[in-house]
Amino acid sequence: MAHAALQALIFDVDGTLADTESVHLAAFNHAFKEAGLDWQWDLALYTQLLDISGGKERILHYWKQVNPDMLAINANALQDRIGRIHELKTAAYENAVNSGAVSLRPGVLKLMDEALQAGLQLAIATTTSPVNIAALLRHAIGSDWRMNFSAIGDASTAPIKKPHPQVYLQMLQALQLPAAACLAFEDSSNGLRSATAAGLATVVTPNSFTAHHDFAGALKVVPDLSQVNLQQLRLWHLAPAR
Ligand code: XBP
Ligand code: MG
Repeated sequence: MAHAALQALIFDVDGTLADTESVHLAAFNHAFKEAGLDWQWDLALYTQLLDISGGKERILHYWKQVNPDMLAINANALQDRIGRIHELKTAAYENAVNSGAVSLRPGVLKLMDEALQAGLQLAIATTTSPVNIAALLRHAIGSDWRMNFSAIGDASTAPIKKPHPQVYLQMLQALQLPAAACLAFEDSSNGLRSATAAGLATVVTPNSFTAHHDFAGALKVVPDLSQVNLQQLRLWHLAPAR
């Protein structure tokens, strides 16, 4: 069977396009203070909590851990409360990104430009909120950042979070391409499992929050994308080492 040519690159956001999680952590702690909660997540705890994809899901998970009685709270009231805390967190995160707290990881912009020049499509498949993506890429690329992406999947389009493949399946549909014609880029085991479950060969670039994750089944695991160009990707894509 002829091997599909590489036609699109699908990028995760947090931890892949940029090292954002320490800024997310600061934003969570800021929101807890604003919300009158005496919670303070430290690096070690947050690294564990990242096993739960999605900020709201992560707050709920933690709340259940520290206060099992909270389960008696009316479900709607609880969701409203968590939604409010997450709004405060998202506002704090957006402010931090707008003031330059985050830059793209090495090699990301160069590889995206090279791919676009070569006529490949780019897409985004993330768990995070649309405003967070816009803040990051507007700051890193400019106000016309959205023009670079044929499709964007995020918390507003894919409520079933990674490791479920929903967001990647949405992107394959939007791109009108088979998984065999695409490569995914991820930083975490939840992300790798999500992309792999959608049939995507996946390049993993771990970071300080995910270095201990299991990346079995990845096409390649590299420190970052600074040494990766399109020719290299095409070679990896031709001969998946899975
Ligand atoms: C990683 C996540 C996100 C962020 C926080 O996203 O799990 O939840 O940690 O963002 P990605 P929100 O799939 O890009 O790696 O608070 O907006 O959920
Ligand atoms: Mg990620």
